[in-house]
Amino acid sequence: MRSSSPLRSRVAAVIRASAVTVTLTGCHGVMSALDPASHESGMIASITWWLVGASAVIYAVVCAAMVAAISRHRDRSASSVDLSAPSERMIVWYGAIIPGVVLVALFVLTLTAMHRYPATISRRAVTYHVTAHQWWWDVSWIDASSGRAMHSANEIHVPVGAPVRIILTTDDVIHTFWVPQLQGKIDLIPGDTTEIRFTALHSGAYRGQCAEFCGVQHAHMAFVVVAEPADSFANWIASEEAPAAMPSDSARLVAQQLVVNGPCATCHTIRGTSASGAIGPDLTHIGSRRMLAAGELPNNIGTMEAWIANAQSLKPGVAMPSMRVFSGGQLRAVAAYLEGLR
Ligand SMILES: [Cu+2]
Repeated sequence: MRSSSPLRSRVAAVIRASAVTVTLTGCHGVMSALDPASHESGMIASITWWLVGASAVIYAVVCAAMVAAISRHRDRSASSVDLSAPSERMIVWYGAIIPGVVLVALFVLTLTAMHRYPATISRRAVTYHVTAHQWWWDVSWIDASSGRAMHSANEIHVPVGAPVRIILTTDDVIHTFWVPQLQGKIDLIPGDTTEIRFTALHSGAYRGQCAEFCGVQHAHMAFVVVAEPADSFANWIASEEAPAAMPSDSARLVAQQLVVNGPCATCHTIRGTSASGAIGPDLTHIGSRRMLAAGELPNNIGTMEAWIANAQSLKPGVAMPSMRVFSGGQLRAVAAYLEGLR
């Protein structure tokens, strides 16, 4: 029997280590609200940890009380359980007063965090308008003072250290805008506008996701928020607000004509050309985006070809049809042209 003790303790250690690893793995990563990268998500993470800590203490106290009660009464008969005055006082303390104090403390903590949330809109705030569609995100930026504007999809760039304001609405059903590392969730309501604010603290690409079931491709309605230094952000805005560059070679010029004179222009805009469709995402700088089809695919010529030809296979039900009108050569040329729109 003695020889099994070291083995038992080793097994227990492995189980403990595994449990801790599994538990903490969920605290980091691109979709973890406990890996904050903004002032606001930091407050949310702080409240969460206080809640977890308070819950753990309460759980421990309840377990200890239960063990104590079982130990005290294990040798007595059920009829000997005493419900006299001291036990009633214990019920009042453990069942009402202590939980009440804990809840009030957490309420004050939450109110304090809410009070620190910026009540006024900073004049420096970079303001975006985002409209949700089944299943992608329309992104536009307008600078009220200069009148400068850009229009994009599924990707939002923000300057590190500056307040950002995002005004949200939806074109169809209820969606939820959620970038766990930057802010909590907020709904996009048909016929109404909501807004969310945050200040990113670190450079990085933060994944966002629709967090309200909005149809069959809800899980494939992602986006990315890229936080970068102010000069990189200014360069991005400048390149995004510019019209599409004219193709520099004849092959891409032919491909451009296939796009602007073909079915693509029915739904998509490419500024600087005659393509002015308003149903699908603006493609003016699609080549510069990290992902295609709202996070469905990495963005490169191969995936662009696949998306154009097989959108309904890759994302069934999406408004983008599978475009079988192009020959193989035309498809490659169109994909290369679109990838060149940076
Ligand atoms: Cu959704």
